[in-house]
Amino acid sequence: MFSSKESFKVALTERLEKKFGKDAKDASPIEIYQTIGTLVKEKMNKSWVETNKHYLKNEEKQVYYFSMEFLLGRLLESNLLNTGTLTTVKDALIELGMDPEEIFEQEHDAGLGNGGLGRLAACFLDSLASLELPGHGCGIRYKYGLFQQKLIDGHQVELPDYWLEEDYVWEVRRSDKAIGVRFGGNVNPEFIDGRLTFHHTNYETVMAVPYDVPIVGYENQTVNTLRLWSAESTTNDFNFHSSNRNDYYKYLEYKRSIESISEFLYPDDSYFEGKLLRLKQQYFLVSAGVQSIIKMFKEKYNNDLRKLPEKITMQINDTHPSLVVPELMRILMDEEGFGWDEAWAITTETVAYTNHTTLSEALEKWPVSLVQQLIPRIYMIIEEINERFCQMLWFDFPNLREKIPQMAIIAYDQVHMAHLAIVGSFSVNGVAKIHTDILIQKEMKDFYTVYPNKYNNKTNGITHRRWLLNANPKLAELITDTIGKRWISQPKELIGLLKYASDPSFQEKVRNVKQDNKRKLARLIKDQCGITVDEHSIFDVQIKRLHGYKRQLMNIFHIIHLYNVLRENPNLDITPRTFIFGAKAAPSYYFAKEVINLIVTAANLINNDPVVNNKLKVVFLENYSVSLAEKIIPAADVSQQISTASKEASGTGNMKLMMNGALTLGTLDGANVEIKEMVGDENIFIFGLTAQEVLNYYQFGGYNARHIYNSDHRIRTILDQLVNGFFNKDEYEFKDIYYNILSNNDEFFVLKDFDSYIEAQEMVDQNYRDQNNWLKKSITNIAHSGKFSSDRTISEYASEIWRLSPVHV
Ligand code: 26V
Repeated sequence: MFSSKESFKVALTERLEKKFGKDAKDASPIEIYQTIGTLVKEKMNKSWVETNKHYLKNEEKQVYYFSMEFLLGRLLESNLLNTGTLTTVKDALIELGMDPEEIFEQEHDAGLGNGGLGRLAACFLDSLASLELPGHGCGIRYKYGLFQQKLIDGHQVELPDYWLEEDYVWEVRRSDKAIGVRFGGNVNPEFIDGRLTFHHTNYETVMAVPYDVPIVGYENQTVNTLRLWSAESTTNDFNFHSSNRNDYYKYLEYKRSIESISEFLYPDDSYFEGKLLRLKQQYFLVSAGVQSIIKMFKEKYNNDLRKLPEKITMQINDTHPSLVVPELMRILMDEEGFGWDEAWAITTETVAYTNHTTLSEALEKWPVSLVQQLIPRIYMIIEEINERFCQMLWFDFPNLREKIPQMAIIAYDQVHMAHLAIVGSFSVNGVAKIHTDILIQKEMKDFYTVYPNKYNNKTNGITHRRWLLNANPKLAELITDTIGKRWISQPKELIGLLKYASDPSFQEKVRNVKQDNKRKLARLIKDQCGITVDEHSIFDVQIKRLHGYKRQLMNIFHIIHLYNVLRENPNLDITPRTFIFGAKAAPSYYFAKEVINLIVTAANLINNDPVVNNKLKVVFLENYSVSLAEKIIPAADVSQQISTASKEASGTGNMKLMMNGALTLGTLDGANVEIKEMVGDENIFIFGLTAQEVLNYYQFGGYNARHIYNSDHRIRTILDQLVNGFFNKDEYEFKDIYYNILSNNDEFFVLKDFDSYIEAQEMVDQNYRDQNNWLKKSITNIAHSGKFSSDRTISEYASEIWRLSPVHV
């Protein structure tokens, strides 16, 4: 049906008639979207069945990627691209008088993630399937994804994201594969036939029902599976013969409490809160996932679980799924009869752990009482792991004896999930070189002494298919016209563009594409915010979660500074600029919300001031999401990656933006360091403290923010404007930002880096004036971006951690 436009049109028309009783003319865009989705899904189903058959009979190793988040975004366009049907479908729709983009827009983003960590998981799935690697995702089917952000009078308001309101065309419910997960109850040790066994009673069973989403590879026959678990109660639990009317109400309440487990995604990725429901979610994911893997494994390998490490790796995405370790131990010992030592060997050779942050506020430490009460048998196993680990330290590492309280898995009435993950896995990796170095040299130094061989780096990546081929079709086409299409399967081939970097005719073409994309974004900004921006100005973009360490505050301070300078001297020769923000704040992150308020307030003032109007515009685009990113990134000239050095583990937006020709303005943090290594100093704008300098300040002190306030008049002016009514708001509107900087001594070194940031910004301004030179830099960035394809990252995971080989379907 996808072999030609004509056959597709016939299939679409027939299916619309069958499904909605309408012909193509009368059908609504959403009906058309759903119908195409269903058709593509059916096309994928054939390969899905084939792939699963291969995986069942083939004994190659498989990987399971456990993650609390998969930030998929939309799937129709990328599924069409990967199945090689995008052009046919687009052309056919146009011939039918429809706008393909309007149809794609109908799809609700699957927003099952907060930001970088969840989007990384989604990029990894795309690369696994595209490289024909047998790798699957294991996650939760939250009923509500990440909240929708509305801005009301500069304030963020959160609305629920009910993404399942319309049928989700990509999923298949598999009730036959449902699995019970046990919570609570009592555990009693008992000797049976001379063997210590554990009897679990009075527990509550939650049914985990999988919904499978097919993950299709790029122009191959591989269709892997993302399995998302949903929590349900069983009606079996209800006593139909009860004569007590209250039983019915009790039952409904009980049902609700069970379903609440997969109700919503926790929207805060900035600091850890020991919430019982979150722990329930984690164990729910882990237990359902591990049980189902073991069940399949036993069927395939004749119950020989000793083969587990040779055939399977369970990769855990941050510590959130680290209960995989005790859960696998539980199954191996309590259900499969293994002794401790053998179970431990199997477990620790099967599990691998990726760390995504060194921020201490985000580290998971669960109160012992909570774990004990919710998952008593798991707690007992963690206790035993801890006991043995501490013993080992005591006897084998006498030099670390006094460090035992800091290294223990259970200490001071808390369970340290990172320690559990390190001890219970065979691989620990960071997500960019500098991040891994910091883990080894600082955050996990003592663990590194004990397990030096576990540590390795895997610098993050992004799928160039979504972020270049799909999001920026004109640039992709130009690249293909210039160097051929091999870069699509071998992204490192983008390096072939280097020899055109100074070619005026190629530069001109790149410039036209960028200009087109900017025009489109300018239209979107006009539609959504009513702001007219100069499409020839520099589009300077900072899009990411709002967080103190990401320093959106420094960006807006610089904008206010520019505004001050221009008001003093309206004729000052600056290159016109449009500053574009997109950012969600965690609902209870007060400071982050204040920063949003400041950005929007400053934007209103600046955008409405005729004195600076043709030179400066500030835009805050509401509800930043994967699909919005796809519109902003192709239009960006400048990519702001300005985190306090040492704080951003990697960043992935930096990679998406460079791949689309934006120049990075950034600190030496996360993957910026490697971007700089690739493109060279002259093709990136670096400023600010180094990670080592920041870490030294934290350790030894010596930074005084007030000192800078007193000595730098530019900074003093800006800070004073926060509290003197300059923004025509209540004088106290921004006092918390003011005090945060001055009384809390500016935790993220905004003032300290400000001077070098202004300097770097001036460099951007100067450089943009020489368009040929700018385009040369831009092309050089695109040419070097191949390294940051997640195909490279996944190949490294596959060969260095998983020992995984492709399975050709
Ligand atoms: C933490 C928490 C804390 C408790 C509640 C929910 C929640 C959800 C997510 C997180 C994860 C924080 C870690 C994280 O997202 N790290 C980011 O990972 C990206 C992919 O490796 C990386 O590019 C970013 O630099 C890093 O901040």
